[in-house]
Order: sequence, then structure tokens, then C-alpha cells
Amino acid sequence: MPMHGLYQALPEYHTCRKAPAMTHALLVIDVQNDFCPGGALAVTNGDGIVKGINALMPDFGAVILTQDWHPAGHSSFATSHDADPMSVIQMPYGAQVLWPDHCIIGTHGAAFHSDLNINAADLILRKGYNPKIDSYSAFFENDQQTPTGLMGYLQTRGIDTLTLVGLATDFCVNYSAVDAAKLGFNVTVRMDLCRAIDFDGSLDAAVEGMKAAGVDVG
Ligand code: VGL
Ligand code: ZN
Repeated sequence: MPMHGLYQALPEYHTCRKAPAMTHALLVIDVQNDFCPGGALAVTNGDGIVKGINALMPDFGAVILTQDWHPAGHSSFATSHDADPMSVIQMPYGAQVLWPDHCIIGTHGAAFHSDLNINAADLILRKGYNPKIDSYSAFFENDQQTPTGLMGYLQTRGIDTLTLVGLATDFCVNYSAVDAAKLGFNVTVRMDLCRAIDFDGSLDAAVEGMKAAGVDVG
């Protein structure tokens, strides 16, 4: 059969952007106002990654955004323990850094950065809504057992490869990347599109931990 019709009528077809692999998802971690300059838990230059993340979105078969989403009085807040922010306490599930109040459900601080292209998201996954357990990872709460449901979502969509970007490199990106690798996904963290809190050596430790877990820290 001679080839005619649609493809011949569109000679530029072969030169347009490569079709994204449907098995490869972009996981955008916590690009929210409270993690950007002026926010309650501001990460230096946190807003500097937004344009680059938007530009990357069309290259993926799925775009997933996570949103840190805490009830007021959350157990990860220093104010809930009369303690100093950035101090560490023991919770039933292990050590927990105590943070300034941040990403409280429904507040401006919990909203995505206004330039982030949220319309491109297939899924918005919220985490940290359990008052008694923090959730850095997009896959499991900080007890490392309670699932968020993301693994099932990815598996049922046939996604086996993840690229991670977002905030903060050393906490939510790190925990999400390590869990993803442990679950068997091929994982890359685009360090140029992440920014870190970098407190008490946390960034170096995170990079070492991600590498040890088999994450491509690019
Ligand atoms: C995060 C600390 C507390 C993060 C969230 O997105 O990395 N860090 N909650
Ligand atoms: Zn949080």
C-alpha cells in the first residue's frame, strides 16, 4: 500500500517534538508558596526552578504534582510542641525535625507557586494531612509504611521511570526519590531543577543517600 494521506499532508510531522514516552513521568515535588521566598519555610531561590519545570512538562507521558498539605496544629510543627523550629524530637515512628507552621490546608502558603503550570498535571497528590505523621515522601508517610497511593497509580498506568524536580532537595525530593528507587522505579533527580533547605549537612547526606539507593542524581 502506498503511503498517502495524513502523514504526507503534514511534512513537518517528523520534525516536531518527540512523542513523550508514556512510561516516563515527571514528579514535581511541593512547588508551593511556603517553600518559595517570602514563605513560612522558604528555600533559597525556590522560585527559580518554576520556569524550567514548566518547560520540561511536555517531554513526559504524565505530570504529577505533590502538595504538602497539613492541618493546623500538625505534629511536625514546632508550635505544637512548644519547641524551637528545626529542633528534632522522637515520634513513635522515629526522629522528626520540627518545622515552622507551613502549608496549612487551604492557605496561600499551601497553594502552588502561581507560575507553575498546574493545568499540565494529570494528578495532584496531597500528603501530610494525617495530623500525627509527617509525610516527606510522595509514596509513604514518615512511618515508612502508610502508603499515599502513588505507587498504585503509577503501576496501573504502566509508568516505570520517574524524573523528580522540586522542593526541597534534601527532604521531600530526597525521600520520594529513595522510596521510588526502593520500589523498583528508574529514578533521576534533576538537581538543577531542585533547591535545598541544606540544614546541618542535610543536602550532602541526601545526595549520598540517593546515590546509595541507585538514584541518578543528575
Ligand atoms: C518539606 C519540610 C517539611 C519539603 C515539607 O517539601 O521538603 N520539608 N515539609
Ligand atoms: Zn511539611
